[in-house]
Amino acid sequence: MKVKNKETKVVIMGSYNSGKTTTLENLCEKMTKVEYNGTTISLDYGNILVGGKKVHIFTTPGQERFKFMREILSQGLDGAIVVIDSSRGLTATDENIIKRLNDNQIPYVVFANKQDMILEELDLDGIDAPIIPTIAMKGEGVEDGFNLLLTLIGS
Ligand SMILES: Nc1nc2c(ncn2[C@@H]2O[C@H](COP(=O)(O)OP(=O)(O)O)[C@@H](O)[C@H]2O)c(=O)[nH]1
Ligand SMILES: [Mg+2]
Repeated sequence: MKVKNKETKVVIMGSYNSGKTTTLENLCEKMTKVEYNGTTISLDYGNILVGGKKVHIFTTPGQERFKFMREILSQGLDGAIVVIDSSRGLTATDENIIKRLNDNQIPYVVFANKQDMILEELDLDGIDAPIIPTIAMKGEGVEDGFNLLLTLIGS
């Protein structure tokens, strides 16, 4: 999906149930939700204005069988947010996503979400990107993390 020049496209990625939709809901005043197939595939989209500039935000389905959708959504993207469920830890899907972002030199930040549910300290040392602790449900850390991403993107 392409967006107009001078507009920014951000994709929120991460495993199933990590808090991507909740994060987007937090970021958007108005959200249009497109459901393709009830609870199995759902793609969220919203846009917000930052300093007069439009930022389009998508979330991608986390399940491995929807990898093709992540690839479609990744075309022309300016930056990404990887939302991790800190109570579960880094999944293989998260690792794949991070590798792809690194390989393609796409600016991204990691939201270590569900900070309210952490049982033990996560080892995220291998990640070469800013890690922002968030509680998407309460909106904690979300806006700051998003603004940091926009700085990385340079928009
Ligand atoms: N405890 C807790 N639950 C959260 C947080 N963020 C999201 N959730 C819950 O986790 C579940 C999955 O969130 P959702 O945004 O739908 O995940 P998605 O599958 O990645 O889009 C929902 O029940 C949310 O209410 C958080 O920071 N803390
Ligand atoms: Mg979702």
